[in-house]
Amino acid sequence: MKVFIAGIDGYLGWALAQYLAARGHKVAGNDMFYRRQWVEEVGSHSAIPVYSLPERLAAFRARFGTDILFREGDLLDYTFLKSFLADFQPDAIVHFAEMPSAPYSMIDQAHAAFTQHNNVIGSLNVLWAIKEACPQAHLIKLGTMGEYGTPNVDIPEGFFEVEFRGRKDVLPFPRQAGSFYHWSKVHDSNNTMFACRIWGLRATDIMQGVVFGTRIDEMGEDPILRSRLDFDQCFGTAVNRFCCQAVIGHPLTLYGRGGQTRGFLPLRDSMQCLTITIENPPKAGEYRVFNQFEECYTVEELAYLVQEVGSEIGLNVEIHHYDNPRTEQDKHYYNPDRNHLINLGYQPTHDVRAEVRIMLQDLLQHKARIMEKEDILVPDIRWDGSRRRSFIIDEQRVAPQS
Ligand code: USQ
Repeated sequence: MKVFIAGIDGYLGWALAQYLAARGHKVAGNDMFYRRQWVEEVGSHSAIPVYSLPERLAAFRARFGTDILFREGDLLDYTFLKSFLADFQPDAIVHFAEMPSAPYSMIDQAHAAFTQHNNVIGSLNVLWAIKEACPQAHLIKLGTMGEYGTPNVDIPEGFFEVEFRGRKDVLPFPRQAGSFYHWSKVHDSNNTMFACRIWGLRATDIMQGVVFGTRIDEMGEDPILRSRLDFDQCFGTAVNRFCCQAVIGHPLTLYGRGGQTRGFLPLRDSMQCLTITIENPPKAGEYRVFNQFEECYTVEELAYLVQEVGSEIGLNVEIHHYDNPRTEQDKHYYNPDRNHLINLGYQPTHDVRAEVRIMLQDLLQHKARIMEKEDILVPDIRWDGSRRRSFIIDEQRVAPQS
């Protein structure tokens, strides 16, 4: 199939290009290299070195024997986007080209406005460009499990049956996002659902959990083919941060009590799920929602897992509880469905311990790069709009006995 990846230079985009090429798909994509700039703006860099795009494209050609059709450009530039899609005529469009960080969107008014403008208008442009340039293409829109928030009831996949005053309907499940970033994804979902209804577009809205991992097998041993791995407070996700902290002997930064429960998945599972989705498109006019995660864990469980695996390879890992810079519940009910992908053949990794071991071993090679940025590991972006560094509220060395 011909697959267009918007945001092909990012953590997921670069990995997906390789996963698809290894399976014989033809890949094109765009990027503006914003992710590289944002991470620099917040004072950090990727733990795994990121090579220039020309170097990446050459290494890709050497490994997979095929080229990526790449053009530098922004989804906010509608003329650029429409003509690229018109030229390539993709079967599927995977949309990763958004600002993905909750804390970054909460810094101040300018960052909140930038996030929503970039994400919502960029996605709206994708919908219009598909309608005008390739209306049969399948849009795979990266949403987030965070759109649902943490309701005190089970979370279905997008829709649920409601009975109200004696009448029944199947309606979108309520969204209760927890940051201006997560709300931007809710707005995207609404626009995507609407475009499918009025124009007959076909789309899968992926409610993805928190991704972690340093590699997929398709990357082989070539360092140029590795994806980036961020560990700063904005672009580093929980497990990626914990692993980077573990290899330099920094205490793991557990926010609050650590009972926040989320769906998590290794990078390799994310690639498997996205490819299954691409290869099984919906019918014209269908808008479907897939919840995409391997399993639900509390952040505390994952911190202890990193501590245990770290000690198996000789690392002395401490875990500290910091006062939570975010406004979120740190103890709550959480039970989302994830049946659609399983029904289409998704086989979850299950061996999260093995994945964390690979991560720690990969990251130990880049210990010096992580140590260079040690001073930015403790968060200071707060949901009330202030900037105050989190302080330690509890120190713990080992897991409590259950
Ligand atoms: N957390 C810690 N310590 C840290 C970092 C995070 O305890 O050092 C906690 C947070 O308070 C939060 C949980 O871990 O409760 C997850 O935080 P995260 O930064 O790993 O993930 P999040 O902000 O939710 O966002 C990430 C991606 C985002 C994606 C989302 C999926 O950055 O693009 O949409 O995961 S989900 O969480 O399911 O909404």
